[in-house]
Amino acid sequence: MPAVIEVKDVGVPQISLRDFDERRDEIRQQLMDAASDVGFFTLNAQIRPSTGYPDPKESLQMGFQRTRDQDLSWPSDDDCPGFSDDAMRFMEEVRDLSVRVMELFAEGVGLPKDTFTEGTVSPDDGGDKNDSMTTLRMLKYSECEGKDFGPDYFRAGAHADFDVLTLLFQREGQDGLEVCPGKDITTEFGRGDKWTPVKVERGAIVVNVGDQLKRWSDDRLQSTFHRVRCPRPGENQQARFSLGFFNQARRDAVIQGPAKRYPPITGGEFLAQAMKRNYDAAMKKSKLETYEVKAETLEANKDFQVSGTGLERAKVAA
Ligand SMILES: O=C(O)CCC(=O)C(=O)O
Ligand SMILES: [Fe+2]
Repeated sequence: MPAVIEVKDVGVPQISLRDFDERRDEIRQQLMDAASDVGFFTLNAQIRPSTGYPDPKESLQMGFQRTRDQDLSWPSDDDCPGFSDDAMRFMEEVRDLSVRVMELFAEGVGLPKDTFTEGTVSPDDGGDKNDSMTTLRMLKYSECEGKDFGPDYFRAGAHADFDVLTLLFQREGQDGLEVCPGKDITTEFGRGDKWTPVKVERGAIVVNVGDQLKRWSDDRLQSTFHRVRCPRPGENQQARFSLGFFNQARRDAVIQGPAKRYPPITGGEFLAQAMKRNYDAAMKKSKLETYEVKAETLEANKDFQVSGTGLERAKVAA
């Protein structure tokens, strides 16, 4: 008889550090409860290098790569009727539209027409190119009714996307997106530069070039810095929703422009490098540091075993 593994839904507590000073006691209690009962919790943590704080938003991210585990991670039809079918259909339609735009860009920069399509789209039937990294991100920015955070607080801090091409869908009445083309930036993250609002228009899809396309075109096409401004009192301060479709290079696709301005790099390597740079910049901005551990420190502490390494736990002396 196969073994039955009982999976208990422990629920991962979410702890907000909002109004830290006033809520200190409450937060301490939540942390203690989470750390004693579950040992695992989430804080709002992804820090933007441009702002030094995490964007006040939630997101749900979906991809084309279907493994058994990923199939299981879709919300069930009972919980969210029709969601996975609708989301997949939407992703396929947006991908087909992206292909048409990417083909024109490939021709425009002197590469074979299918370069970016072949480099981003994996065949639906799996096969040896089932290494898609393209994602649809469904975003919800928190409501901020009655609050005035001042001009330096952003729903999404200034950044350029890592991908080839982003298609962004926004809702009417939920403006806030601003752009500052890379070539116009003269100050750190464009803070002191001129930003242009992109007003939401019904039926218009915002498209922006990402860093992968900049590199793949030998810098002929420019990735664009953008950010989402926080609405001020008197503006629509309800939650803001948007959908970002990020056409990313496949993990094993090789990115190199026609003039070979940069060495070849795979989609996987590109992303790993971009994440590392982003992480290091965010650590620097938030004044956190990572430390190199000295060999003598390692030696002096070798008897303390870290449970996460999977080594047998040190025996506790009787
Ligand atoms: O929500 C928006 O309008 C912009 C989102 C964005 O820039 C991103 O997720 O990279
Ligand atoms: Fe973006």
